[in-house]
Amino acid sequence: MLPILYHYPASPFAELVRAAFGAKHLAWGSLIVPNVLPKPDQTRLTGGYGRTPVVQIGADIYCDTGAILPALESLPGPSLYPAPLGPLHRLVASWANGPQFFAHVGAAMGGMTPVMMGEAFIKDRQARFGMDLGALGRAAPHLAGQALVAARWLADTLADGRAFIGGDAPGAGDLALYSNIWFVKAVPTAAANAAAMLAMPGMADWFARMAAFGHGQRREVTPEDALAAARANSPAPVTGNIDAPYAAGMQVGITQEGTRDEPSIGRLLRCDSTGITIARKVEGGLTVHVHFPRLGQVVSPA
Ligand SMILES: N[C@@H](CCC(=O)N[C@@H](CS)C(=O)NCC(=O)O)C(=O)O
Repeated sequence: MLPILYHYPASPFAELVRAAFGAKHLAWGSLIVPNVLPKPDQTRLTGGYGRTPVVQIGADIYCDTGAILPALESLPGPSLYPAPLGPLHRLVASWANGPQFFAHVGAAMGGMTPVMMGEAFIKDRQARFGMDLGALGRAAPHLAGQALVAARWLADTLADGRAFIGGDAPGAGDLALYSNIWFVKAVPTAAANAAAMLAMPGMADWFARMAAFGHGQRREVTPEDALAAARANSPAPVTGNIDAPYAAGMQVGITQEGTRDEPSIGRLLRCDSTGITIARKVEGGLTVHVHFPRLGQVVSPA
């Protein structure tokens, strides 16, 4: 079944998934969504989740790279959690995509002007994430310094000649570190920050090795194709538990720490340390399962 990625070109988290498709040599469907709300083609399936990226596999919808990468793991191709690090790739990715992501936002966007960002983008990020452009600009040198620590630790890791953080094979941790630097490198006004990261020993070669995986085989799909794929399939059986105080079947809303986006509301099927799954009824009697990681998600009765 063709995975469908809801994304837009400039999104670093989407680049992480595009690179994961490349590392796994996968074919995938590309559905471009706006970089600001509303995103009706996406939220009609997710409920409220408006962040990027989202991956749809049939009638299963995966929100957040923390749920997307484990879902891609069951598709053909090399593992995204190769030995010897195995699940430790998640630890690295969660640091890179968590506190370090904000440092890279500062390193990438701290020097951008309001005109470069555009009014719609600024308004969206202010309303949803409380972004304050003036404060970001003032914090930019500090944040760039924080981001350089990640580059330094990565360079130190590569110093023994290994190709990737765990050895010969790339994994989720490499992808997360890569997408952060990709983000900084993509912004012309952040060229000096990207250059400082890539000037560290071994970094330019590692970055080139990651970029060489490409994006797999991409083909554009329409929102109608995506809806048809959801209709043509049943959601995969759900495994996992429901931790107290939550109960199977209860109506819940899922939101993300640090955003004011609408909750994704549905019937709870799984809520444990492996992740969260809700069942949602979509137009025309279609039922989809929407999956989230557990980390960073807030579950509330709805
Ligand atoms: N924890 C999420 C973070 C995703 C995220 O922050 N994505 C950014 C874009 S790279 C976003 O959603 N921005 C708002 C938007 O695209 O509407 C993940 O790992 O997927």
